[in-house]
Amino acid sequence: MNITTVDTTPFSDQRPGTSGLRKTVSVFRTTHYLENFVQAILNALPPGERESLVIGGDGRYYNRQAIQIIIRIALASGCRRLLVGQHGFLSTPAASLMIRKYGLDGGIILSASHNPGGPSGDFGIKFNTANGGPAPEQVTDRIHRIAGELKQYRIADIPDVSLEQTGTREFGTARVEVIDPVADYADLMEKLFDMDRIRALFASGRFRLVFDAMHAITGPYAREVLVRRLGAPDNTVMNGTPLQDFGGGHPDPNLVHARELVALMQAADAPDMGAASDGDGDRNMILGRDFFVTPSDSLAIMAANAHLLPGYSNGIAGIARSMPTSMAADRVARQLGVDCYETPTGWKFFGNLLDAGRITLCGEESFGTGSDHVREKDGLWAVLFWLNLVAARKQSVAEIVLGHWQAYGRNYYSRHDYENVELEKAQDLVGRLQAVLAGLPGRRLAGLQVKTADEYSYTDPVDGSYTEHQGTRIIFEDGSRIIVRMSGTGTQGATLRFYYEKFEPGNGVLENDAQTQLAPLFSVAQDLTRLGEITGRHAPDVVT
Ligand code: G16
Repeated sequence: MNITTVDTTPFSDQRPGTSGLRKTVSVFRTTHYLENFVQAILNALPPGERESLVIGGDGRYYNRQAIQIIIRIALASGCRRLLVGQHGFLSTPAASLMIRKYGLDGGIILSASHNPGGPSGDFGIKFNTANGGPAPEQVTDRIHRIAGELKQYRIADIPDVSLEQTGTREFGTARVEVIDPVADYADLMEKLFDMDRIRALFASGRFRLVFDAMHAITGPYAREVLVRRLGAPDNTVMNGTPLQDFGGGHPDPNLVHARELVALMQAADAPDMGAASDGDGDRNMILGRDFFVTPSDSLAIMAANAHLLPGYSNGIAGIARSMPTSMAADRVARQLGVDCYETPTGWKFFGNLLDAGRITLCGEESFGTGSDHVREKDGLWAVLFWLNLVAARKQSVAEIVLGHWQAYGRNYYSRHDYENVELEKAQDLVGRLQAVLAGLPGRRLAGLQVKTADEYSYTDPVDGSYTEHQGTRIIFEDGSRIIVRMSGTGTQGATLRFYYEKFEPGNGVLENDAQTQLAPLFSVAQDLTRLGEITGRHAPDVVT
């Protein structure tokens, strides 16, 4: 195997965000751009800890070309075992599983998650470490530093490795194994859930599920698990063929982007349950008939009911949620007598807690829930969890949620996104908000008394690492919260996220519309941040 050393110039913008490096396809296709970043990842790993990797992605445009480049650079850097998903496919949770199951040093996952794909869409690279989880900040900071100084990369001179069939190719002492991306994952799901019970639910003919794979990676996984192993009818999976541009759609499972599914679930003859996953298969949305389960409620309900499922029948060790996620899970944790941790946005912050056995379940408002079965959030897992709940409780999705609110109270919740805001304006808004924080405690706003107002920072309870500037919080005496932060996953300008939450006890008004219930908080946030004046925006682009 010939290896060529190529002279290059560093790129200063190769800083991984909330979830890896995300840029437009055209940026990734800039000469040496991808090569540099992959070399920086490998250089950031100590020799001896970069010998075996899994590689795969969500099937988006440029996936296959990128995989060939990564194989060449990994082999040139001394990797001896590369596992590559057939057709270049691997969902993010399946990649996490492969790393853990086969004891690999890490994985390179090619995805820009829910961002649109295609030649003018987005591309991305995430690096996961040996625990199967997203690289922690110390590692991503190292990658960024190395990328900013890189002068050379090494690349092996080998032909393209065919990804069409499973099988092994040898290059000197190194092996490239093209593997089935689905089978191991489907086997693990069988161990966690009561497959017989779910099978009986489908066989009864009285229950209908529609799963929207949004032309992204979960199509093949959903067909294998839901249709082949659980006996659901073929038409259960819609948009099940992964396409390079996701069929022109935006593979983000929320009420705005999963329009087709939402319309189905609102029709007179709606199925009993609807669900969707995103580009790389780690997000999920759960719907009942004309009923939306917020991701925050979903986490709380999973925690309250986990003991009903085989994989969690011994109870859960604890729960974690990202700071902007509603505090519904905290109430369940208190009832169960387990800890509930609050972490910054980003799945990487759950890794230490999971590895230390402090938590079993974790979740985020951004349509992510997961457990200690892998080190990523897991879309199809969440759907199976809910299917198992419906089968075990013999209740509809809406009945389960309403029963939960009656028992624990309801945390009314909504997130408003303002996308593609000019960066300077977004920074100005956040800066001005921070400047008034100190004067807020004790003030009454919209009839609510401010308790605390601060910028969120986090000290990891396991390794003591410290992370700051993780969002601005205004917390009221009754537990209501307004949170403002800038997204770390967008690729155009800045995305401002406003999160709103208000608690209503179990004997209160439980079935009101969240937007109506939260409206007084919207006005408070708009006044405090001078949103309209600074950004010219008067309505959010996406409401979830
Ligand atoms: C990623 C991260 C999540 C995070 C989400 C939104 O999800 O893995 O932990 O909550 O982005 O982050 P932000 O608010 O900074 O845009 P995904 O599914 O895009 O990988």
